[in-house]
Amino acid sequence: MDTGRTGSPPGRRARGPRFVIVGAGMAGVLSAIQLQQSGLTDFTVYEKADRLGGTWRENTYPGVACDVPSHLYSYSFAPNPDWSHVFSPGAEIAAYFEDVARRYGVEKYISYGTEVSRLTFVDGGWDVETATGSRDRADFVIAATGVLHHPAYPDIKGLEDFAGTVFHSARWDHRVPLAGRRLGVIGTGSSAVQIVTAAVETVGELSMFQRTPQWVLGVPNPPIDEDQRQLFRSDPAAMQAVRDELAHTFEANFANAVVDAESPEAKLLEELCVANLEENVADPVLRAKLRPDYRAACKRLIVSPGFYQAIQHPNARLVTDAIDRVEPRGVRTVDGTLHELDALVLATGFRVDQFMRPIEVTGRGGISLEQAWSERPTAYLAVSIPDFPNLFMLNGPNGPVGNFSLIDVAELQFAYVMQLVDRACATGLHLVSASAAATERFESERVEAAKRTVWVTGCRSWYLDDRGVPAAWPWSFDRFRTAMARPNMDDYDVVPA
Ligand code: N01
Repeated sequence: MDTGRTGSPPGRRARGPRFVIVGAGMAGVLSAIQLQQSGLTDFTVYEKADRLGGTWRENTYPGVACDVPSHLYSYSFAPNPDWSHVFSPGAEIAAYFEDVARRYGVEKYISYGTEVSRLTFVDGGWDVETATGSRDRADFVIAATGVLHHPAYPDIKGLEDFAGTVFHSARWDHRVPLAGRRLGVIGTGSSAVQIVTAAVETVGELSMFQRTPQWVLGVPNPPIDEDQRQLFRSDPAAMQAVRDELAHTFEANFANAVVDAESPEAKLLEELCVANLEENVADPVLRAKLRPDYRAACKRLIVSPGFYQAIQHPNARLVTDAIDRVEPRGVRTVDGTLHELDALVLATGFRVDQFMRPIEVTGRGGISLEQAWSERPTAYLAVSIPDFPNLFMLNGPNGPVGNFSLIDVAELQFAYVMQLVDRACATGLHLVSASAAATERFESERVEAAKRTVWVTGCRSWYLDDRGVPAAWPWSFDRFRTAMARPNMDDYDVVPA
């Protein structure tokens, strides 16, 4: 069998390979477009929801935006001259993905409302079962299931007793009116900061419950005016130059800062965050409460030009006493104060160790994904798991997450995966999966490199696994790009199907 991409005579091919893509978010839509453009049109994208867009479909809270600039957070092949802001709002990003899917004609491949429940490797291929009872069979599975996807709910006493409305930031209840109401927000991550900044003027009173203060980088977010957009429409090279410049800034500055805690870039980030706090928070008591005691970018850095103004708004209160419990009328803190609320938002983050789970995945020899990941999720170069042949992940465990544009990451990973697919299809169907030895070697090098990152300089964050080791890619983006350029087939087990 031949993918049609390797130049083998078409006569040899009984049929093209069949792909199943799980998830129609950014990476699933990307996969669909790239497969179609390669002439590999025998595929289905299974999407559990009734719309595509992943993160941008699910996060609809006030103020939602991406902290990667829009001209960088776009597919390389589908630049958008019409971005409204440097960091455009979430709804615009969701509309962008829908528009690209429509323009590239891949919506017809998406099976909406169809959650994949089971993937079983049997007889050289993957049996696919869905929650609706339908079945499929694939030569290749691409798991494009996202990272920040499964809400983490806090274990706080009495949450279920709250008489108002309580919901997670990624499950925003738009029926709840905000105007004039008393809103509580638990958390100080990117979601909480965006919500507080966007909602403070609308609500009657806003209480932000802070367990840990955050460093905030005050990058401005100006609108992109019509003249500029017109230039981008008429001169794509000018738009590309903006993207290249942003990519360079991101990779050279931010990426180096996080993977080398002692780098000049890390120190510069720190200075910028300290200056932002010093210059923009007038009250020394509030300033002290907002000042973290760990290094900037140890937790995922908050990018917000408006948060410090918002938290000083007369409607806002920063609550730093720990939460004791939730009661019908509000949140009681350990100092005995009852903070009365009409609605409570749990901006408490995500379970980042799930990846394609809860899908029940069974690989070669009956090994389950739960067994393979019994200690923690790992994958060779974030893409392949030993004994799960021809199943590849985009934005899987240990990849560059949190410090780069995930679109760039997924594009590089997809191109790498297609080289594995070509190899698998070169002479009849073969089964390709990372070898156990290569995966172990990658894992031990990764854990060693993680010791130099800023993520281990003394804070709690979603980057860290249960051992306190960052689960993310601990090297530069250049190293990732090089790793993705060409698979080293010595690191893979390749056997006939
Ligand atoms: O979640 P988080 P997030 N009691 O995990 C607190 C991306 N993102 O949804 O720091 C009290 O960062 C917790 O406290 P602590 C981005 O990658 C991007 O905000 O653990 N508090 C923390 O303050 C981001 O990093 C964008 O002490 C509790 C907060 O909840 C990632 O998503 C926008 C608690 C969780 O913060 C996740 O961000 C939004 C408890 N029991 C998200 N449990 C942009 O692009 C948890 N907390 C801008």
